[in-house]
Amino acid sequence: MQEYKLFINGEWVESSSGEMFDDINPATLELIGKIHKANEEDVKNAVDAAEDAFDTWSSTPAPRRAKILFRAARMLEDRKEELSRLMTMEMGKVLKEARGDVQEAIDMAYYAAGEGRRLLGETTPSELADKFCMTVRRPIGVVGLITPWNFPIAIPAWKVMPALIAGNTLIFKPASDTPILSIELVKILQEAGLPGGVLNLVTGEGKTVGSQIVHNRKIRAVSFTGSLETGKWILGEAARDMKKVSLELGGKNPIIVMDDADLDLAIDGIVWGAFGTTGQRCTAASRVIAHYKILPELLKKLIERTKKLKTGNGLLENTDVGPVINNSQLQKIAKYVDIGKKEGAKLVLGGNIIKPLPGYFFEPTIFTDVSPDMRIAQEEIFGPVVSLIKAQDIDDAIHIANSVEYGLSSSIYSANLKNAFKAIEKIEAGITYINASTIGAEIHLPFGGIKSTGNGTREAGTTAIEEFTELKTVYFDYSGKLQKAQIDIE
Ligand code: UN1
Repeated sequence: MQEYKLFINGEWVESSSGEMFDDINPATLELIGKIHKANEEDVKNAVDAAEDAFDTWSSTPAPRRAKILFRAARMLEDRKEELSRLMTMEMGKVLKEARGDVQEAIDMAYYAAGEGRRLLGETTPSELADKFCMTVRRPIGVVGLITPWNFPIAIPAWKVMPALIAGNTLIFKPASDTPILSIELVKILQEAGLPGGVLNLVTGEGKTVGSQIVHNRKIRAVSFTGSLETGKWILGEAARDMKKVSLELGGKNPIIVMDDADLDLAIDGIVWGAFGTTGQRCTAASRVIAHYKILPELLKKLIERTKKLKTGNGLLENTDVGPVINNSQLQKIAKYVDIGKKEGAKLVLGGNIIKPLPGYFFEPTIFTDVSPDMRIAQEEIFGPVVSLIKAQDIDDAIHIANSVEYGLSSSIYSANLKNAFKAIEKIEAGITYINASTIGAEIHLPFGGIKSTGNGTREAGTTAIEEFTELKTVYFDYSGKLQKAQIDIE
């Protein structure tokens, strides 16, 4: 059985406790690797290495840092198929989606590398003569990255690549359900020429490794994608040391379908948004808010289409829906189906754990007669469960869309421009799609949400650079005399 070690100060090392944990294929329950489990001491070593590496790395010109990222991007491209297969085995998502996940990492690597020749600040006139004003971007320092299992290489790349190009040194803790793709990413960056100590990988538990990352005072920023509960805890703890925190948390993303919508197009979007990645995306469409006039027809067609989905091992090309990541997620989904039934929602399709398969499979599930305040319409389920809610008109639909604590993605299907613009203006979300599903964010645009989805930061796009830099304002006075702003203005 292959063992996967920690990567500290440019070396692959065993965990100091000698302990390991299992990495399991969720479709077959086969063991695919033994992962070294870091403890506090390992994190401390990693942080010290990152601190030592910071001066040299942050002083390396960004275009030179970029060369390493460009090389890594090309290596990711060369290994795309192999990495995608590995991801399907480790995480379960169907192969074509795994290819998309690796592609997202490739795109981010190229994009961040390109930023190496920008890292833009601004220049502006001074109110005084012979004085020059500008802003420059500086790296933050040692940065901690904590990534989720649902995008095993895309989300690590969203964080690692911009953080590196900006000149930070990193402590990176991938999700314990899917560490192998992160390990491969680190190996690629190492092979591409990243100096030792710049990127340190510590696999292990949230309560030890994650907690150390949040509490170590040498770490100046933490970037986390995961649950609302953990995000709130991180924000509270990190505030004590005034760490910069960026959070990407849950979603309860709506698709509004108006009475003038192209229903077949809407159904394509609902099926993709609700059941793609087995519903395990922060951006998954878990609520469909349908105009009452078209709801019956939409429901009928949606059931027909969903019945055709094939659930199974994602390595088989004809599989549409792969397994759920682990048993506790599987049980959580089953629990929510029970809650929905007890609340009085009508289960019209699915609702069960699929038994004869060895892995963690759940039937694509549709509830109707869901009222906006039910728990299944409020809480993030993170599984293949979608709830249909009836709306009277556009204002009612938007009101329902906004009646949750999250605000990540959203979508509207309508042929009417007024409805589309109302949705853009009024839906409380970081992302709104018009006549497209809630998923499919591209890496060169800001990604993130409002309300309980985050704390105001955005990943990807030019905002990725904001996430991983500090701004310095520079006043360069070449007048050779004392000049006083606000005072010497006549
Ligand atoms: C997530 O769901 O955690 O837009 C990220 C999308 C992907 C990223 C999703 N590009 O669904």
